[in-house]
Formats: sequence, C-alpha cells, structure tokens
Amino acid sequence: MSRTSDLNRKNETAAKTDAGSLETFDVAVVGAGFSGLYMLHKARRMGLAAVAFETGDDVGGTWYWNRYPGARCDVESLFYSYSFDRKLAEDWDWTERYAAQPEILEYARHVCERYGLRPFIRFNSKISSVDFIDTDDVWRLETTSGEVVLAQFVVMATGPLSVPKKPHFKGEERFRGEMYHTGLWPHHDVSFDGKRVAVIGSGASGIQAATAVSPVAGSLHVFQRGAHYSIPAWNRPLTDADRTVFRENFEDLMAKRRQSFMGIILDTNPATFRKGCNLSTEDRHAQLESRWNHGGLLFNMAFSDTTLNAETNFEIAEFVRNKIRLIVRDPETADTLCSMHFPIGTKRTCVDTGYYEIYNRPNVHLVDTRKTPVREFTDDGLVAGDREHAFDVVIVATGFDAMTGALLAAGITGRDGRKLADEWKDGASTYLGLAMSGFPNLFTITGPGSPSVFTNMFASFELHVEWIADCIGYMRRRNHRRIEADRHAQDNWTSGVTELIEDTLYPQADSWWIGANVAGKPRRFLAFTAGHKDYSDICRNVMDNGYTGFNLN
Ligand code: N01
Repeated sequence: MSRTSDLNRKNETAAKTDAGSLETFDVAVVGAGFSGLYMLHKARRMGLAAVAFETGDDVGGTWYWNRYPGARCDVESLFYSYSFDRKLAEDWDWTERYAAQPEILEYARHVCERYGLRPFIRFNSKISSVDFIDTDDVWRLETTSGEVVLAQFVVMATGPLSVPKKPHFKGEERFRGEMYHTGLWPHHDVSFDGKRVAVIGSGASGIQAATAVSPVAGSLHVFQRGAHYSIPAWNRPLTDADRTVFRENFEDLMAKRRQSFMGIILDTNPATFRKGCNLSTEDRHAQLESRWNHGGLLFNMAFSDTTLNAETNFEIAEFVRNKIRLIVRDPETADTLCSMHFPIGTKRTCVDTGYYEIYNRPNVHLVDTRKTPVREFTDDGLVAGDREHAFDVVIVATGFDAMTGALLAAGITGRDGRKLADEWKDGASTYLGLAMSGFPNLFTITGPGSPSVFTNMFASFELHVEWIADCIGYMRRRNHRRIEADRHAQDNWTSGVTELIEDTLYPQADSWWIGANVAGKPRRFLAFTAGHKDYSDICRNVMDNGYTGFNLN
C-alpha cells in the first residue's frame, strides 16, 4: 500500500474514532501463546479493557503450531511454568521432567479457562497491520479478514520462533507424497507406520522428530546439512515426591529462577562455577561427566568460560563428540554426526531423548547434504547428490525467521508514517527489547535485544509482562498518554547488546541468533547475553527511576 493511501486510511480511521464507531480498547495483545495469555490476564486484573488476537483457532502459540512427533520442552517442566500464582502450580501436575507438546498445550488451555480469558481472545484473527494514529494517540489494528479495532497500547506477544522458514526446493510441487514443516504441523493425524520418511534439517526440531519417527517408520533418512551438538535430557516421569518438594519450596525456587542467569536454577557461585581454563584436565573431565549425567541445557554451563575461551570450548565439544562415538556404532555415521562447524554453545544446543542411538537401527540412515546436497524433488522423492531417494513423507525441519519475523509480518507503522521494516532494514534495534523509538505505546514481549531465547522463556516473558503492566499503571496514575523509547537510549542499548558478544565465540557461528539462517537478513546479534538477573536489574532500575531512556507525555 502506498504512503498516500496509508494516510488516507488513517485519516478515515481518525474520523471514525471521533464518531466513536470503532471498538476501542486500552490494550490490544497480539498473540495468545503463554506470554499473550499472561499479558491479557494481567491487563484484565488491572481493570483495563483488553483483547487478544490469535492467528490459530486455539491458545498455545508455539505449542499450538509445533505439534510434530517428539516435540517437547528443553527446560524442565516444573520451571517451564508460570510463577505468578502459587495455586496454579498446586493444581497442575506435570507428568514428565521434560513435558511433551500435548501436555504443554493442555497447560495453556487450562490457564486460559482458569482465568476466564477465552471470551477476550479473537481466534482465527491474524493481524495484518498496526498503525499509529498520531492525532488521537491510538493504534489501529486490522486483521486479514478486515476487522479493525483501536487501542491505546499494543503488546506484541508474537513469540521469537513463530514464523517458519521453509526453503523452496526445486521441483517440490511435483512430489506426490506428504510434506510437512515442523513449525506448521497439521492438526490431522500423520501416520509413519512402515512408511519411507525423510527429515530435512537436524536442529532441535529435526532431532526430536527423527527420534520419535524412527521406531515406526519403514525407513528414515535424516538429511543433515550442519551437525548440531545434542545433550541427553534423561527425561523421566516426575514422581509425587518431585512435585511435593517443588510445591513446598515454590516461592524460594521461583525467586531463585528470577535471580538466575538463564531463568533456570544454576549454581553460579564463583567458588564452584569456575573457568575451565583454570582447572586441571581431570577436574574438567569430572565436571563434564557430571553435567552429562545431569543432562539438558545446563551442560553448556559446566564452566564460566564456555563461550569465551576457545580451548575450554574445544574440550567440551570433544567431550560431546567422544560420547557420540561411543553411542553410534558405524564410524562413518559417527564422523558425520561429529562434523560440527561451530563452537559448542554458539548455536542453541539441542536436548534429546535417544537421538544418537537411532543411528544404530537398521532402518535409519544419515545423509550429509554438505557432500550430497538436496538438488531437487521428484514425483516420488528427492535427489541428493546423484542419488534419487523415494519417500512417502518428508518432514521439513528447517527452522524459523527468528526474533524479528513475526514483528515484521505484523505490518507495524509508527508515528509520522515510520515503518518498522524500514527502521530495521540494517538490523533490529530496540530499547531493552521492549520498545522502539518512533513507536509510542507499543511493547514487544521478549523482543530482539532482550535475553529472550537465551533464557527460560517463562522467566523472560513474566518479567516483561509485569514490567509492561507496571508501566501502564504508572502512566494511568500520572495521566500520561504516551511513552516512547528515546532514540539515543535505543542506539546505546543496541550497540551494548552487540558489544557483549564481541569478545566471545558467538560470532563464529551462523546461528539464527545472529540472523544468519535467513538469506538477506542483516547479521546482528538479536539477544542480550549478560543474563536474566542483570537484565532484570536494568529493567527495574529503568522503572524505579521514572522510566529512564523513555519519553513520557
Ligand atoms: O531450527 P534450526 P529448529 N537445506 O534453525 C537445516 C527451538 N526449539 O526448528 O545447521 C537443508 O535450529 C539447518 O542446517 P544448518 C530451539 O530454540 C526448541 O530445529 O543451518 N537444510 C538445521 O540443521 C531451536 O534452536 C525445541 O546447516 C537446511 C535445521 O535445518 C529453535 O527452536 C524444539 C536448510 C534448522 O535448525 C529452532 O530449531 C524445537 C536448507 N535449505 C525447536 N535450511 C525444544 O526442545 C536449514 N536447514 C524446546
């Protein structure tokens, strides 16, 4: 749409606003995943007129869309939960150490019903434009079906991993079998029984899907472009005793989560959390062995210099490669699984439930697409290198346009006709990952420049929701109509986020954290890496000092 017709439409809306003909809210929340649900609940508890828009026909966000076989969380369920209501924790029984997607989706539904949120969510409502009307200090939101509402505040709860990245493979239209992206998995049952199955991609989604499908598929080919590091989850059922200990210590544990580096409780006491380079080889090995046996994401936190010191990092990576070689019997397959091209921890480490073990099954094959790239699809399958493979089902697990994809897709235009897409053409820039200069009264939950995907998302988004709610409350009490990030504060924040990784190993990886997985996306690190606690302290200071770095009118 041209700038002139944009302005005409806005003027028309302004006139309608005067006439009071459009529904008007205090707060419009975009997205009804876990962060959107909490934002909606919080706003309603404050007595605000709030509404949420959700593309899907149910709540759950990422857990609504990513319903592929094997999907489960990589943060322990007890902590991958809300902390704002002890009674909610008392009434909900997680069944496994790492919950599977159906249970997590059920938790989202339970929360939605428990707090009576469903009537305030508009389902099947994808937001296509979000425009600021300067004259009225109000946002105009429009859905793809033409519904229009106005809101004083907009909260983008669109999630950092919600826009699937699906490459177009030459000839894929010809393929007569079934093809599904993990991030857009269908709602009907997909059978793999005895079928010839391919998985393209070996990040967290590909690893989980391949593991789940391997025992039932007739044959499974995993097409691996880049090898990823994966650590065992050692998933197990939770016992009554686990849940009782958690509930009895709920406040203390959740306070520790808030004070932690990753939103996951971790011993960062300098006496025990030490640099690997200061330890003996034996001590390093003992520490790694103990972390491996504990499993999960905390493996990378064995030492405080994992992503700072190349030698420490190499030793950790070698430890993982040696474990893979012990598990996988075929040496050539093990070599391919060990051919990582980046330091461990500089792409999100995967957490698995028997992934490497699947390669000992006779029906499972690994194809190294660095040697034999996927060239094209055929009627019956695909050609990799010179070889044609026939498949009944192809699972595409090629990731997401992370952190910025959903925000840009919402078509956000701020004051003076500024388009977010133009503002971010050289890379995303925010203040605190929460707000942007030129976009008054619009907040981004776990936006680029916040710890977000570097942490347990529940800890991250609870912090943001509570900060946003406090800010709106503050504005109401003081009769402020507008809050907007100061340009200078935003520039400083964005360069600070970049500086944090300058002396680290992160720039060595072509990760989605840095935007490298999407062709043409500006390469800029998209998360704050100094930890959840430091970040929370900064946000609190900003608030306690009357919203420093923001302009309030
Ligand atoms: O995506 P990815 P994901 N041709 O980008 C390959 C979260 N998550 O959906 O490594 C062939 O990590 C690509 O190859 P390479 C979690 O934060 C969490 O798996 O770029 N291959 C890679 O192997 C995670 O980090 C859970 O060389 C292509 C894979 O596809 C994030 O989501 C579960 C290709 C993409 O890996 C993303 O994970 C699942 C192409 N054209 C996801 N393009 C939990 O456990 C890409 N690839 C909670």
